[in-house]
Amino acid sequence: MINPAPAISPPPGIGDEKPGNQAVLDWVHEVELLTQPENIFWCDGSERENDFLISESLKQKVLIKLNDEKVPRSYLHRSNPNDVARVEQFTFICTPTKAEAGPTNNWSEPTETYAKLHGLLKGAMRGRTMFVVPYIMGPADSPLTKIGFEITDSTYVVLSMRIMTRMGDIALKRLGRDPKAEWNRGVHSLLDVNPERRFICHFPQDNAIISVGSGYGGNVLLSKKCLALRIGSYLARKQGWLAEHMLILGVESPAGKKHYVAAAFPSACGKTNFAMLIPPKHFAGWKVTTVGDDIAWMQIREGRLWAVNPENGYFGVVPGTSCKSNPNAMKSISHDTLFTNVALTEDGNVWWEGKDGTPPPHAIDWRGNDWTPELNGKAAHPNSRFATPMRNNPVLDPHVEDGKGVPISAIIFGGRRSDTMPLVFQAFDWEHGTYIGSTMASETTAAATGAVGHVRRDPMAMLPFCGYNIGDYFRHWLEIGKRLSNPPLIFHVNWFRKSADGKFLWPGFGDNMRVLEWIIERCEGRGGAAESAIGYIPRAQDLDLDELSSISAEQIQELLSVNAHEWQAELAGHAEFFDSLGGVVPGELLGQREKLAKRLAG
Ligand code: OXD
Ligand code: MN
Repeated sequence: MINPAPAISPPPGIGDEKPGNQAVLDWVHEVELLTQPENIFWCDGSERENDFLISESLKQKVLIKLNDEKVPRSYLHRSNPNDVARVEQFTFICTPTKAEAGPTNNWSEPTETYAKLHGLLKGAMRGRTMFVVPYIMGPADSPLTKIGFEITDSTYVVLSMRIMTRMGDIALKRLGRDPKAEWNRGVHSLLDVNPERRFICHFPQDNAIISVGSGYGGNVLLSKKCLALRIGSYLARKQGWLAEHMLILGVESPAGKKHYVAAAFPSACGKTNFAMLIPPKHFAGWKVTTVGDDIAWMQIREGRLWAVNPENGYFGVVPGTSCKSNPNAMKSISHDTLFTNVALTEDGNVWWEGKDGTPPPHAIDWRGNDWTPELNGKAAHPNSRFATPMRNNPVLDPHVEDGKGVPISAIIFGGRRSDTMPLVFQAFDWEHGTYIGSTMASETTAAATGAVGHVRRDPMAMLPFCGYNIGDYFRHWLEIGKRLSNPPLIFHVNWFRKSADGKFLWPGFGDNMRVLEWIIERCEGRGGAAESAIGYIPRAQDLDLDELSSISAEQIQELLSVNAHEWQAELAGHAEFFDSLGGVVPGELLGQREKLAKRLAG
């Protein structure tokens, strides 16, 4: 086997600063005895360390330097072609009982799983460097902020963690020397990057994660899906807050009134685009700012929900990103960015399907092979990614570092649905909103391995990320609602409805501002709507559609319509989904289904 991560030898002063907490030292020593690395590299997150690791990664061909004039200080990484997406089938929640993991998770018994993983990790870092990455998730002064340590044998992981988390001394300071402090133990090893030895395992009771056999971000940046969502949701239930797969955006009217909105869409359904939306010309004076593009941690204060983004960067889907779809993302990734699995042009630039301009006449594709536009294959992998610091974002919200978070006026659920779901509708109340979230569905994307384009139920966009029993998760949502005297209003959106001839009915992107404005009006007690069986729906005259010439009155009617046949099928889909969960669904949500059935019948 070719060693995918040969050891590196840092000069004195780099990689040798140990933390002062004995519990961390003991744990690292245990992992060292197990994995037997050539050496240990203690990361401090400094510029000097980063420069050193980049130069080593270039030597090892883990990174390719891009043209510094075209994309300054940016690099391309190619992952193993067998390892390009999250692997839900190899992701496990390891709780003492299967019931704690619930019907939507793969479960594995903790003692046996530790034994299996320790067997795989035994001697796994021989001839490699073991990096120890301290990091925090959340703003430095937030009560929600969590400390994590990730041990890894991959320089790509270390370099990505520096973008995606607040890494280094900041974590050691927050941890201090208390041996009982709460912190997450994450162990990652590439092993031999073999899908047969690829397991992403979570031990919520131990606040621990072990991920082996992959180098793809969603499986190995343990801060993100593993800690901030799976372990995070488990801790959130225990501690009375919410960890959600949601973007957070700020929206300010020309009069200077500002609201914050959190939105849960499944992976690769446009969270990053929505979070960085640029309003169309007609909305001059409106401003959208980004707090986060993927994860929201929300706590209750003064009867409201307040949200922080635990992350420090964006790990976004590249294909389709352009100056039309997301100019702010294009600016964000124009420098200091780590690209994975995009194409490389002859002049050292990056390229992907959907980028502005004409395709290059020749490029190297994401696998490292020659590519020309005449070939059928994709130049960039459909799940190719950028990792870019949030500070690159020209519309970063000024309150992103605020430890108390931002107050949430509205929660939006949404998915990719070719039919059934209108452009937007509003829940009658929190319980109904929880039902809408719990039954939401979306067509699958390339963010996870498996078939693309089939409709699956993905409650609150958390199906792959809820770290405990989904029935208890629904119950937690209902309980949170009872504690809110000023709850956010709940909405459902669908930018992806298609006409009978298969064309998208709604232009999307910047024009989603028209829907956002209606949502804000509703939050302010203004904004007209018709009451329908499924919730409040705007009539055409309730939306500002001025200067939207690309769309006809009939299309608007179709976008806002509730089709009786489709909704009967949808209702049956809800029942089938709830039944498939084997009796864990709270009575309130079963009751909501009955009420919906009656309204649809009546
Ligand atoms: C992501 C995902 O990478 O949801 O954010 O897969
Ligand atoms: Mn995501």
